[in-house]
Amino acid sequence: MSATESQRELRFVVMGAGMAGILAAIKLREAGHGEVAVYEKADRIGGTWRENTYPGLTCDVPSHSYTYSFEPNPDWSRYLPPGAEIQDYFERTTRKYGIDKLIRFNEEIISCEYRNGRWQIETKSGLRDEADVVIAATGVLHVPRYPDIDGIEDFEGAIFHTSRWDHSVPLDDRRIGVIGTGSTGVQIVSALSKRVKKLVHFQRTPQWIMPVENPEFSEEQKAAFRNDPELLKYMQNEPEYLANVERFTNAIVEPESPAMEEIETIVRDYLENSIRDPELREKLRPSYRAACKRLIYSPDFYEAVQRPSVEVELGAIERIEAKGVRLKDGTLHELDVIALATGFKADQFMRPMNVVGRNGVELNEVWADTPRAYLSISIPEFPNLFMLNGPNGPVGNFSLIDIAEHQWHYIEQLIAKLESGECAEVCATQSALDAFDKARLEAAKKTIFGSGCQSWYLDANGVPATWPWTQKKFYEAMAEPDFSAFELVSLEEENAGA
Ligand code: NA7
Repeated sequence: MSATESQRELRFVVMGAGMAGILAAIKLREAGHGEVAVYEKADRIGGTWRENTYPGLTCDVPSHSYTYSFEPNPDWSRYLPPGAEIQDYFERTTRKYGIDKLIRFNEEIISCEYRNGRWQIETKSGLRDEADVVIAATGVLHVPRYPDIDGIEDFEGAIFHTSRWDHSVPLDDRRIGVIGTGSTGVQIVSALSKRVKKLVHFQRTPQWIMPVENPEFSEEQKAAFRNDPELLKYMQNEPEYLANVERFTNAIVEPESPAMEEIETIVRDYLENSIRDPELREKLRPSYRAACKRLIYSPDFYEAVQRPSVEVELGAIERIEAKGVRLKDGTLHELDVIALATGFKADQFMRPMNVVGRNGVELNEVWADTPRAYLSISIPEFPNLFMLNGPNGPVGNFSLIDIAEHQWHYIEQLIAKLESGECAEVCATQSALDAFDKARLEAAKKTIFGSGCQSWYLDANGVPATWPWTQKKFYEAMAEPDFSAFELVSLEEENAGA
């Protein structure tokens, strides 16, 4: 980059080398920033797709939509991408853009403090670094939630959380218990039902299932994608899929709309028409509205639960014992392996890292009630720290890559203010966050997520924490910052305050 007189050379630290951290690093390099370091707690990139390797792992967003816009992939094997292929895609992309050279692996940031106009970073190993700008790309679902079931340590077989899958444990022809009915539990049951002797699916709460087909792409199709960039671009922005996402996100914010009624009809009909045994059908029928919890897309779950090897168990769990799972009614399910598909603590973001902003303000205190951020990107008193897929952003049945790219477009414009020397610090004002949050909470209560069910979308107060407006409104919000919502501190002011 040829810096002009007033331009500052900024040093960036990116937290995390998952989908969003890699995106940030690529974009920073592309913009000519030479000083970029990425810190990754693990020994490989990939975030969610590194941590999760369970049988059946699949993304429920179509492959070609689950790609960076600038890095299409003609080689996806199926309509919905298997987890291992996604991991491979991110690894390839990281190497192609030379980002692997910027990553410090096995370096978990434990502390990030703003002092004298710079972020002071410290990792678990004792490594220290400094940055003008921090990009927090630490992911949403990275802290496993272990169930509060007594006796877990008494189990004589293998027991693990699904994001810590132990591949040394044999599964074929054995007795497996899966606790949890989110996307993870559903995918595992579908994948294992044919392989195991017995599979007990413990469903505290049944889920609505949205049918989806998951065909393979033929070699001819892949060749066509490879040879025709226009076709590949079309696949990435497939009009029918984009229209579905728009219809879906509009329905979320208008639970009484015909679009939501249509979703409810599809999932109800799918249940009615797929499950032959009336008793099992009633067991699988949720008592809350479709899409209240994150909607589960599955091509084969209903088929799987009707296999003789599978038992759906709705009885409440009393405890885990040496031989298996004991229910409150006294029944013991004897098992060899238990997979805890019990989800993640979705309110952690950068934490447990110690993040301290201007004037000693601690993130843990600011977020004691619930995590909040202006437009999901910036927190008052935490200057020059920007989040990708932070709190209150859109999450749902659509591509988080697309969300992160739009957020990056916005963050870039904040960085430009710092780079040009126009200001030395930029962060949202408290009043901007308060106004955003007031409107957000108001809207959140009206969404389908707030219509009466338990899910990881809800904050500690039971209010949906996700973006409560339409996708269109998100795109509009990300187009350009309203700088009146930001406090821009000049270099002189910063020096005077230091
Ligand atoms: P989810 O969607 O949070 O699902 C967790 C499941 O675990 C859910 O069915 C819970 O039942 C169940 N659960 C949690 N604690 C317990 C206890 N103590 N006993 C019995 N059952 C329990 O997690 P996933 O990993 O499936 O998916 C997370 C996201 O990853 C997914 O939405 C995609 O975005 C990718 P509950 O419904 O609370 O009664």
